[in-house]
Amino acid sequence: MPPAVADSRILISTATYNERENLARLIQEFHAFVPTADILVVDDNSPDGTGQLADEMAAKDPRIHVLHRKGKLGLGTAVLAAMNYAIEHGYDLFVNVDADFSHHPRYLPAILAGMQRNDVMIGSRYVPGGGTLGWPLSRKFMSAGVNVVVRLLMRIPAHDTSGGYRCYRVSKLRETDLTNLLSHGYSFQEEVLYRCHRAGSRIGESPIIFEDRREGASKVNLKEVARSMGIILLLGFQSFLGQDKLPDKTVSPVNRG
Ligand SMILES: Nc1nc2c(ncn2[C@@H]2O[C@H](COP(=O)(O)OP(=O)(O)O)[C@@H](O)[C@H]2O)c(=O)[nH]1
Ligand SMILES: [Mg+2]
Repeated sequence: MPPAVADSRILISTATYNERENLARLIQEFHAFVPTADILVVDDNSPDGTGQLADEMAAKDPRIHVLHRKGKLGLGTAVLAAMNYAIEHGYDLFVNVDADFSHHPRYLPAILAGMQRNDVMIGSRYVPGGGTLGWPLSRKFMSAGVNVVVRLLMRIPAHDTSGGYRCYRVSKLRETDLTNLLSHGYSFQEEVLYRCHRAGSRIGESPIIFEDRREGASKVNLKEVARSMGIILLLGFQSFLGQDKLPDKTVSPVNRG
């Protein structure tokens, strides 16, 4: 790990809903790749007892923390809660990782290394060396389509604007307006990245192979997809027409890492 990153206080957060089969191994792998990191599990009262398992692990390891929410409130708000936790607890770097190993912890060192030059690092499926494994063609098309729309309308200088595997500089998150987000679910990723970009964050990408989950089931459903597409189109056209009312601190267009 480069010194600038090794000295940082790092919070790795994972949102969980029924991820009991994955959680213990996941946290072990986080610590195998980034031993100094604290871990935050944001659990929405998973019926399978993921939250309870997280509590048991936290009782044995002071690096592990758990945020319990009353019920399934959506991935977006779970990540937002974790971001606020990172801000309130004085972390330097905040990483979000899905709990189902689609975001493999092996990519953490490269993503963190990119933070030397960037304020947001994306674990990216759409740069050379990146990709998806195990997704049906329909899901691939949907993801590619969303990314084209976002790039054209929101002009975010990144290739993977919908993936959730990201590291953020917490001091930059403090300067980013994270209030009144429209998204609670999947479009959260695009909306937050857009706001980070407008707040002047330098965005970099590091390749990941996204592997579809092996354990448990996806929580994505048609209603959520339709809602997210609607929000992306609304935000995209607002941005395209210059009507988003966000302060624009964008400096240099692209700074990849
Ligand atoms: N806390 C919380 N986590 C969620 C919620 N929905 C999804 N997740 C978690 O978010 C991550 C991505 O969800 P997943 O179902 O794998 O979506 P997919 O990879 O897009 O099919 C996983 O770690 C889920 O457990 C939610 O409502 N609350
Ligand atoms: Mg998944």
